[in-house]
Formats: sequence, C-alpha cells, structure tokens
Amino acid sequence: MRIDVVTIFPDYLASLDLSLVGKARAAGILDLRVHDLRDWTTDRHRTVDDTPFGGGAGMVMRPDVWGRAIDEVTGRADPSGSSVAVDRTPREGAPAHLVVPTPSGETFTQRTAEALATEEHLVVACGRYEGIDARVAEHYRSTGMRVSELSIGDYVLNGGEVAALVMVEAVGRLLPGVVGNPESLVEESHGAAGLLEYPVYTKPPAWGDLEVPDVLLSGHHARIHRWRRDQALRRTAARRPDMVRALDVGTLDRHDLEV
Ligand code: 6GU
Repeated sequence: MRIDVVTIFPDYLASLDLSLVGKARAAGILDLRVHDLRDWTTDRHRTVDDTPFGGGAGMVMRPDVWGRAIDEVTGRADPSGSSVAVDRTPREGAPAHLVVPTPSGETFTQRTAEALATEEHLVVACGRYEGIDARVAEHYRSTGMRVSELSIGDYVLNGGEVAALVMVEAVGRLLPGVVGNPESLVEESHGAAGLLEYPVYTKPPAWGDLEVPDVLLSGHHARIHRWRRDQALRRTAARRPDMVRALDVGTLDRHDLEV
C-alpha cells in the first residue's frame, strides 16, 4: 500500500519511522511518503490559508494550494506546473482514496480502518482544525475519487496531523505481514465479537497481595474461554453500554445471558 500524507508540519509524522509502521516501511509493505504542503505554494510567504468568507474566527486553507498538492501526489498533475501543457504521462497505480481528517467528519472506527486497509493508495490531507475550503472535497468527489472526511473522536485537536498518525497506524497494522501473529488481530478489542478485550495477566502469579485468577492457571481451556468471555461482557457492559446495545443477540450463547 502507498500512503501520501500532506501537511504543513511534516516533522509531526516523523514518529512513523518507529515501531510497527516503521517495520512495515522497511519491509516494503508500506510505501509512506510525507510531503510539506508549502511546496505547492507560489508566493514569497508560502501562504496556505486565508480569512473565511462570511467572517468568523480562524483561517481556512486555500483550495488552490491543496488542489496542486493533491493533483500531484495522485498523479493527475503536470509536474512542470505549466498552465498550458497537458500532462499526457499515463497515471500509474490504482486511483487514490482521499482521506481528510476533520472533527466534523464521520467517525473513524476499526471498520473504517479495515476498509481503508484494502486500498492501494491513500492520500491523507491534514488541515488545521478550522478546516480546508469545502470545494476541495467537493471537487475531488466530482472527479470520481473516493473522499472520506473522518474524525477520530468527539474532541478537538489543533490540526489533522495527530489524527493522521492514528489512522496510518490503525490501517498499517492491518496490512498482511505487519503484525507478526495474525491471531492477535482476531481476539483484540473492537474485533468481530463486538466486545472489549478481557483483562490479561502474566508472571509473577502473585504480585504483592494481588493474585492472577486461579482459572487462568488451571489449564482448563473451556473454563478459561468461558471466564474470558464473561469478563469481556462485564467490562463492555460497565464501560461501553453502547456496544452492548449494538450486540447481535443471535451471536450470544445461553451462558452470555447469565453474566
Ligand atoms: Cl480528524 N481533526 C481535528 N483537528 N480534531 C479532531 C479530529 C480530527 N478528530 C477528532 N478531533
């Protein structure tokens, strides 16, 4: 998969060299390219934003700068920048899917990450939180490009960069070969069961006066499985009643209903 991230703070994305995502890049599974939006400005001050039409606080990012950036990273642009010549070089690769992190977007969930992980090319356009001129999303949708305006939760960040980090990590770890043991993708929270993960323990079996639950030391796999499911159900009910309401009753067994 290729991911291009366009931002006025490319250094913010430097942490993507680390850890799992860094490993995926080194292994050639993820071709991640971070770009400075100001490379597509044309004025001496490298201006990317301006005051909002209609008034109000804050600044809005200009559509012309974003248009040049997105055209180029998606392979639609004439790289010479000439307004006369038409670029006739064939587009390489699959059509890009444009992702715009914004607090006014639809919620980014594990399902969103799974869907994006099937794409060949993502372009993530990080704006400041007052936003990017609305014509940018409108224009690229009108070209047939898929455009997803996505929020990572109900709180406000200063810009899309941290949200982009979240999305790239959530998507990147789903790419085949990134997470060593694919089993660990199956059992975790927000997986298919619709439940939060059960509590986990390791050595030592006694830490101060706190002991690991006996059942986990019993070697009785059916009981361990039942205990973990009970714990997941209780935890989900306590912390995320919304997830319990969304459970498909048909997937519950007789014992679940006793918890
Ligand atoms: Cl994607 N961007 C910003 N600026 N704030 C957010 C967000 C995104 N998601 C939640 N808050």
